[in-house]
Amino acid sequence: MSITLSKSRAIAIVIFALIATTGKAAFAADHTITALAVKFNPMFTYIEPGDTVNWESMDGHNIETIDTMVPEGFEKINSELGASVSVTFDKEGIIVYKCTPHWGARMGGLIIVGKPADAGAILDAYFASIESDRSNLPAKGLIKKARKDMESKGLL
Ligand SMILES: [Cu+2]
Repeated sequence: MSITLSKSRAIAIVIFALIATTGKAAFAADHTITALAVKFNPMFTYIEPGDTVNWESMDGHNIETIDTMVPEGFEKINSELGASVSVTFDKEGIIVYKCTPHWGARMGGLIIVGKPADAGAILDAYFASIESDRSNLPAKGLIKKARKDMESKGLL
Protein backbone atom coordinates (compact mmCIF):
# COMPACT_ATOMS: atom_id res chain seq x y z
CA MET A 1 0.00 0.00 0.00
CA SER A 2 2.67 2.47 0.98
CA ILE A 3 4.76 1.38 -2.01
CA THR A 4 1.87 1.97 -4.42
CA LEU A 5 1.28 5.37 -2.91
CA SER A 6 4.86 6.51 -3.24
CA LYS A 7 5.00 5.17 -6.80
CA SER A 8 2.00 7.15 -7.92
CA ARG A 9 3.36 10.12 -6.07
CA ALA A 10 6.66 9.78 -7.88
CA ILE A 11 4.87 9.57 -11.22
CA ALA A 12 2.85 12.66 -10.38
CA ILE A 13 6.02 14.53 -9.53
CA VAL A 14 7.68 13.47 -12.79
CA ILE A 15 4.64 14.57 -14.83
CA PHE A 16 4.51 17.84 -12.96
CA ALA A 17 8.23 18.39 -13.58
CA LEU A 18 7.78 17.72 -17.29
CA ILE A 19 4.96 20.22 -17.54
CA ALA A 20 6.83 22.78 -15.48
CA THR A 21 10.10 22.55 -17.39
CA THR A 22 9.01 21.92 -20.97
CA GLY A 23 5.41 23.08 -21.11
CA LYS A 24 3.65 21.99 -24.30
CA ALA A 25 6.77 20.29 -25.64
CA ALA A 26 6.27 17.39 -23.26
CA PHE A 27 3.22 16.45 -25.29
CA ALA A 28 4.44 17.47 -28.76
CA ALA A 29 3.67 14.85 -31.36
CA ASP A 30 5.54 13.54 -34.39
CA HIS A 31 3.87 13.16 -37.77
CA THR A 32 5.20 11.28 -40.77
CA ILE A 33 4.57 12.12 -44.40
CA THR A 34 5.70 9.63 -47.02
CA ALA A 35 6.52 10.44 -50.60
CA LEU A 36 4.92 7.83 -52.81
CA ALA A 37 5.30 8.08 -56.61
CA VAL A 38 4.40 11.76 -57.16
CA LYS A 39 2.19 12.19 -54.10
CA PHE A 40 2.71 13.04 -50.47
CA ASN A 41 0.80 10.81 -48.11
CA PRO A 42 -1.06 12.26 -46.32
CA MET A 43 -1.59 15.23 -48.59
CA PHE A 44 -3.00 17.28 -45.72
CA THR A 45 -1.41 17.02 -42.30
CA TYR A 46 -3.13 18.41 -39.22
CA ILE A 47 -0.84 19.19 -36.32
CA GLU A 48 -0.69 21.25 -33.15
CA PRO A 49 1.83 24.06 -32.57
CA GLY A 50 5.09 22.51 -31.35
CA ASP A 51 4.59 19.28 -33.29
CA THR A 52 7.21 17.93 -35.66
CA VAL A 53 6.63 16.69 -39.20
CA ASN A 54 9.00 14.17 -40.78
CA TRP A 55 9.08 13.64 -44.53
CA GLU A 56 10.34 10.18 -45.43
CA SER A 57 11.00 8.03 -48.52
CA MET A 58 12.19 11.20 -50.22
CA ASP A 59 14.25 9.56 -52.95
CA GLY A 60 13.96 11.89 -55.94
CA HIS A 61 11.84 14.40 -54.01
CA ASN A 62 12.23 17.50 -51.90
CA ILE A 63 9.98 19.99 -50.17
CA GLU A 64 9.88 23.69 -50.86
CA THR A 65 7.44 26.10 -49.27
CA ILE A 66 5.68 28.57 -51.53
CA ASP A 67 6.45 32.16 -50.51
CA THR A 68 2.89 33.46 -50.92
CA MET A 69 1.37 30.47 -49.13
CA VAL A 70 2.89 30.53 -45.67
CA PRO A 71 2.11 32.56 -42.53
CA GLU A 72 3.79 35.94 -42.19
CA GLY A 73 7.38 35.68 -41.01
CA PHE A 74 7.61 31.99 -41.84
CA GLU A 75 11.14 30.80 -42.52
CA LYS A 76 11.29 29.28 -46.01
CA ILE A 77 11.94 25.56 -46.33
CA ASN A 78 13.78 24.35 -49.40
CA SER A 79 15.20 20.92 -48.72
CA GLU A 80 17.86 18.99 -50.54
CA LEU A 81 16.68 16.52 -53.17
CA GLY A 82 16.40 12.99 -51.77
CA ALA A 83 16.91 13.97 -48.13
CA SER A 84 14.56 13.19 -45.27
CA VAL A 85 13.25 16.37 -43.69
CA SER A 86 12.19 17.12 -40.13
CA VAL A 87 10.50 20.40 -39.27
CA THR A 88 8.93 21.63 -36.04
CA PHE A 89 6.08 24.07 -36.54
CA ASP A 90 5.62 26.47 -33.65
CA LYS A 91 3.01 28.90 -34.91
CA GLU A 92 -0.59 28.37 -35.88
CA GLY A 93 -1.30 28.72 -39.58
CA ILE A 94 -1.44 27.02 -42.96
CA ILE A 95 1.65 26.11 -44.97
CA VAL A 96 1.55 25.02 -48.61
CA TYR A 97 4.60 23.17 -49.90
CA LYS A 98 5.60 21.51 -53.12
CA CYS A 99 8.08 18.97 -54.43
CA THR A 100 10.10 21.17 -56.78
CA PRO A 101 10.84 18.59 -59.53
CA HIS A 102 7.29 17.20 -59.49
CA TRP A 103 5.33 20.41 -59.08
CA GLY A 104 4.07 20.05 -62.67
CA ALA A 105 2.47 16.79 -61.55
CA ARG A 106 0.96 18.70 -58.59
CA MET A 107 3.09 16.96 -56.00
CA GLY A 108 2.56 19.03 -52.89
CA GLY A 109 0.72 19.25 -49.62
CA LEU A 110 -0.55 21.38 -46.80
CA ILE A 111 0.39 21.52 -43.15
CA ILE A 112 -2.43 22.88 -41.02
CA VAL A 113 -1.07 23.99 -37.66
CA GLY A 114 -3.65 24.38 -34.91
CA LYS A 115 -7.09 25.71 -35.76
CA PRO A 116 -6.57 29.07 -37.46
CA ALA A 117 -9.71 31.13 -36.87
CA ASP A 118 -9.41 32.74 -40.31
CA ALA A 119 -8.63 29.53 -42.21
CA GLY A 120 -11.15 30.36 -44.97
CA ALA A 121 -9.63 33.81 -45.57
CA ILE A 122 -6.11 32.35 -45.54
CA LEU A 123 -7.02 29.83 -48.25
CA ASP A 124 -8.78 32.57 -50.26
CA ALA A 125 -5.65 34.72 -50.13
CA TYR A 126 -3.41 31.80 -51.14
CA PHE A 127 -5.75 31.01 -54.01
CA ALA A 128 -5.78 34.65 -55.15
CA SER A 129 -1.97 34.79 -55.05
CA ILE A 130 -1.85 32.21 -57.86
CA GLU A 131 -3.00 34.97 -60.22
CA SER A 132 0.14 37.01 -59.57
CA ASP A 133 2.50 34.07 -59.98
CA ARG A 134 1.40 31.49 -62.51
CA SER A 135 4.18 29.11 -61.47
CA ASN A 136 1.95 28.40 -58.49
CA LEU A 137 -0.86 27.15 -60.72
CA PRO A 138 -0.55 23.51 -59.53
CA ALA A 139 -1.60 24.75 -56.07
CA LYS A 140 -5.11 25.42 -57.38
CA GLY A 141 -6.29 21.80 -57.21
CA LEU A 142 -4.42 21.24 -53.97
CA ILE A 143 -6.13 24.15 -52.21
CA LYS A 144 -9.54 23.13 -53.55
CA LYS A 145 -9.06 19.63 -52.13
CA ALA A 146 -7.72 21.03 -48.86
CA ARG A 147 -10.78 23.23 -48.50
CA LYS A 148 -13.06 20.19 -48.80
CA ASP A 149 -10.94 18.19 -46.38
CA MET A 150 -10.92 21.01 -43.83
CA GLU A 151 -14.67 21.45 -44.20
CA SER A 152 -15.17 17.77 -43.46
CA LYS A 153 -13.13 18.24 -40.28
CA GLY A 154 -15.12 21.27 -39.18
CA LEU A 155 -12.18 23.64 -39.62
CA LEU A 156 -13.96 25.85 -42.16
CU1 LIG B 1 8.55 14.66 -55.94
